[in-house]
Amino acid sequence: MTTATTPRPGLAPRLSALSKVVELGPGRLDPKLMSEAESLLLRAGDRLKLSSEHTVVALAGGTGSGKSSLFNAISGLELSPTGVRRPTTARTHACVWGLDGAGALLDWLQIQWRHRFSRSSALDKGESQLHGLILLDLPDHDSIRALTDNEADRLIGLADLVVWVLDPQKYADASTHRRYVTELAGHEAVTVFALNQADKLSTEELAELVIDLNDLLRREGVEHPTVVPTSAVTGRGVESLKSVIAQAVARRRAAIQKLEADLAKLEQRMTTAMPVGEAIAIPATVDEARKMGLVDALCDAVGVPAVGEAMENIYVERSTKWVGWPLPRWIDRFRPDPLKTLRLEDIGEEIQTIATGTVSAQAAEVTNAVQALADGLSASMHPTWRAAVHHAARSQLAKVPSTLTKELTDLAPELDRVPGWWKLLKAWQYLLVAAFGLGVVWLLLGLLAPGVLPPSLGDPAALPWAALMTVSVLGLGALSGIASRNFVELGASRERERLERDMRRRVSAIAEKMVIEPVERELARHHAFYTALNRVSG
Ligand SMILES: Nc1nc2c(ncn2[C@@H]2O[C@H](COP(=O)(O)OP(=O)(O)OP(=O)(O)O)[C@@H](O)[C@H]2O)c(=O)[nH]1
Ligand SMILES: [Mg+2]
Repeated sequence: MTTATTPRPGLAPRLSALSKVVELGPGRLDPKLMSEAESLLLRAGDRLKLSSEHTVVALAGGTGSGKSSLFNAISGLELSPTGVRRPTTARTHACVWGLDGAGALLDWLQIQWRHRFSRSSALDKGESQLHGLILLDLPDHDSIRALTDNEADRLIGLADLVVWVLDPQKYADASTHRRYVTELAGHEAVTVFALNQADKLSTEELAELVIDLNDLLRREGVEHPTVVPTSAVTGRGVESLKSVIAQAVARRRAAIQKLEADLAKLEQRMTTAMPVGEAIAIPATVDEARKMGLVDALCDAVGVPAVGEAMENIYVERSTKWVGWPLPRWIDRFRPDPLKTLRLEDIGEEIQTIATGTVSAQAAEVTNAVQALADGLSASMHPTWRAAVHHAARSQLAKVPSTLTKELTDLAPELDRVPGWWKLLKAWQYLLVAAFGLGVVWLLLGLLAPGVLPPSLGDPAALPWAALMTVSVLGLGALSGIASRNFVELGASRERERLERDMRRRVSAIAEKMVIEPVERELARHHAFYTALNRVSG
């Protein structure tokens, strides 16, 4: 077998591409072009997607009628064994006349490799009119029925021409006629009848039989039956049958040419309506920069910076309880505490209020951000695709603000967390307060009742040291207060960053799911559509 398995570029891949265009085209491609493409595909049928260069002719009929003998007589070679033992042919045999590329089709027909033959040399002997013919020698139709339920229908339905081989004894065989011929009524253009074993009959008998068969077929509903008397033994009628087959090959070639011309015209109109040009280069995904832009805009709209700032302020406020120099704080205790108005347990609610308020106030901003993304992506697209990208981008827009609010409300900032260093600092400050208190007591006693103190401390010369210690403790307290302020600020901005990062991550996930994903689906469809359209051009 010399047929190659790689399909040649031709009508078949272009038709496959056209069916992809039709699959992706609804709502995008002009409905008139869509329906023309659909009807062209229907006309071409499934078979053409496998191979357009071949004409499949099947020899079908009852066992012993002489299918294999005729197959051999037509091909001029002993390719398919014939015999008296019934049935002889168990699996379909195929012979290809001079064309590579039938592999995919023969694979699809499930014809085994050892049953595939090539007849390329015959073309040199004046058989060029059979160029592209695939002749199938089918098993007896009852045997094929037994193989798989739909194999016979598949093979017969796929053939461009069915040659029913009948033998004189059983030409009126009910199974052939009732089961198949009546089903084929109306399709006589693709069915011919070979009245085989004609050599067994006299000229008169044959003429009578031909008339009888014609009548019978008409009664079965075949309006213009083509009956060819043949004899595989003497070769009589084989040339006539060959020329009927050659006509089918020519007819098919003409049909293919017509189909090709129609496809070329349709393809031109499609590409005029939707030029492939740069459209095919538009990416099928959203680039990182645009994604970032959308997330930034959504974060602004839901007030991520405002929430972050609130978090930062709260952190600073809370820290004063722990790290400030206690003395002024004790004095402050008698004044209203700002923390009371910013109750920490309710901070989740605070954040929710900020988020909800901002989102509803800025729904327009969310819309604008989504609109800007769609505009940027579809700027150079055909108007229908541009509209489709916008539609995809906005498909869930109405739900975006509420989803953002819900998602951000679920985010629970750790507002009651007390960093370890706050506790240490508090202890240190109390130590300093104690030292300050001791210093004051020492000073007072040294001035007023030096006798109470141990001699070394009560000595007037030691009093300046006591004063120095007290003042130093105060200074140290103030200094550590200043230093801790700096640390608090650092911690506050870190907390803010962490919260903003968390919120941003959630905003980004929502943007991805509700905006980017639908848009990318449309972009992928756009890309696949133009890729297919480009392939239709061949
Ligand atoms: N006299 C005569 N005998 C024929 C003719 N065609 C086939 N035969 C004989 O009829 C018998 C059956 O032929 P096959 O070609 O094997 O028949 P088939 O239709 O392929 O049968 P299955 O493979 O069993 O379906 C063989 O012995 C052939 O030699 C013919 O035109 N004239
Ligand atoms: Mg056979």
